[in-house]
Amino acid sequence: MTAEQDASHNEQEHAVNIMNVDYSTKIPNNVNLSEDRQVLKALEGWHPGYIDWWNDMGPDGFQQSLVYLRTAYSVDPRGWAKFDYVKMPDYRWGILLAPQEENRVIPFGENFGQPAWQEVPGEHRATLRRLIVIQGDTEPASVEQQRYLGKTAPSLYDLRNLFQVNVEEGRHLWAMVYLLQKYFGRDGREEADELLRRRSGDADSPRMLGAFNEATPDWLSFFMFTYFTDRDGKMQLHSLAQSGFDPLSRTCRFMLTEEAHHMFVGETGISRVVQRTCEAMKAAGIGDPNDVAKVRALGVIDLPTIQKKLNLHYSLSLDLFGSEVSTNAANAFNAGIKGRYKETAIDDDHRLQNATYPVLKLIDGKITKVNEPALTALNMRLRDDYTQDCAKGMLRWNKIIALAGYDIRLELPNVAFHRQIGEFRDVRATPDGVLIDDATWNKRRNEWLPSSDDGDFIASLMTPVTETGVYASWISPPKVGIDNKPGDFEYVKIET
Ligand code: BYC
Repeated sequence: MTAEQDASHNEQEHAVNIMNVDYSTKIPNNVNLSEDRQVLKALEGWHPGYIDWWNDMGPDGFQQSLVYLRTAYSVDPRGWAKFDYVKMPDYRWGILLAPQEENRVIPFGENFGQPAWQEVPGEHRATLRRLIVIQGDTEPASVEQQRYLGKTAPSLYDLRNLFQVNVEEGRHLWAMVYLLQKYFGRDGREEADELLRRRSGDADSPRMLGAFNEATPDWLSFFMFTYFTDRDGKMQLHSLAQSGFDPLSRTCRFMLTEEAHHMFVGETGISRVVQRTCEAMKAAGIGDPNDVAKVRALGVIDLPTIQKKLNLHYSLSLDLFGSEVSTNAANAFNAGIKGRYKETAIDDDHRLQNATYPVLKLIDGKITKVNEPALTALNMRLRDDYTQDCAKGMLRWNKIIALAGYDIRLELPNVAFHRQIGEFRDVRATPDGVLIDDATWNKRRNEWLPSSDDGDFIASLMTPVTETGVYASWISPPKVGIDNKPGDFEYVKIET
């Protein structure tokens, strides 16, 4: 072999190693942990606390069941996962980064065009750490929120999807913990421990962002959460995937591969609920989909209640974008830490020093569009991108309703509706965006958001279905199975 051939052979070997995951260490990884003893030790030290957290706060029950899960074995987009029966506590939570792009440069901000950082720049340390901690905090929070859903799953297929989402959110926590432990020294290790200490909804030690302290009481909420809140995750991960801090960028790029399935679970879940409701209404000859009592008597969820759940989860998720006008967002962009959605595909100067962006604000009691400096309006821009992405689901669900012959549509509520963060947090608005006073809000709130009666009705449908290939009365079977398996495949072998 010539020196040149040898070098090329080594390069190929390296590429293969990056693509394939090393399973020889306790923590599967493609970041060469076996030669990074200090970080391996820190992660191994964190591992028992993680397992304790999983046992205390992960899925309630089913820990001895065999679940047909996918596990990432490579980061090659052409084939990165293997499916097999796994007991959840034995799932191999690993550290996986997308392959390093050669000569990658920072794609935006004041450092536009300079080589991406392989280490944390001192002046941006605090901002980077804060964003990584916030991202990390959401992952275990969602597992905690979904802890009891296994007990009421509408089928083994859905049960398996819930657990797939849960183990992968666990892996996303590992991804952020790796970054904290490798790049942020002692304070990174302390933050990693704190991520296991906070609890969703806890009065003294809650999770960091609002939506992650809300309950996910039933499966319709779970589907709404995976459609709307995981989609915030998609937008935020896309923005962080643009980061000039290359290890963060590579981490987020791989997380996005897994995230797609979570949103699929949400979108198809809602589709299946809508489908079942429409079929049942049609079969019973119900002409008015707003006749809630009649529809509920069929054992399916009426469309007005689905709309209320949608209103709730969309508005909670909008809050996750922060204030419309934010100096935090401007600073993170200027620094080259957090970019825009699909930054590299945008045709502009990527610095935004003189650009403006239209922002909805409350001016003299009216919702008004005003131009703001594009730099401070970055949260608004990302939120707009998010809304566009959310609208695609409405089209699919409304098609199902229209095909069934019903004249009713699911709609995204106005961005001023039910907000706790940003411009509209101090006002009351209808889903159509009409500002109203507190008295009107209190009188009509239950028309727009799920009431406790709605909650009780949905809860009454949440009886578990554990027979292979059988689905609860309120949801249609999926069109396709997981990993090309049929709907009557035994996705979970339940062992109590
Ligand atoms: N709740 O300038 P502002 C996911 C705080 S989901 C509570 O308005 P900024 C997933 C903010 O922290 C994606 N506090 O906003 C989905 C700040 O506090 P400090 C998670 C909030 O900073 C499903 C203050 O208000 N990843 O992955 O520009 C399942 C003023 O902030 C909230 C990320 O979010 C809130 N909703 O933007 C599993 C990415 N909103 O610092 C996983 C990382 C704002 O003054 N995070 N505040 O004490 C970020 O990019 C930004 O921190 C935010 C906020 C977009 C969240």
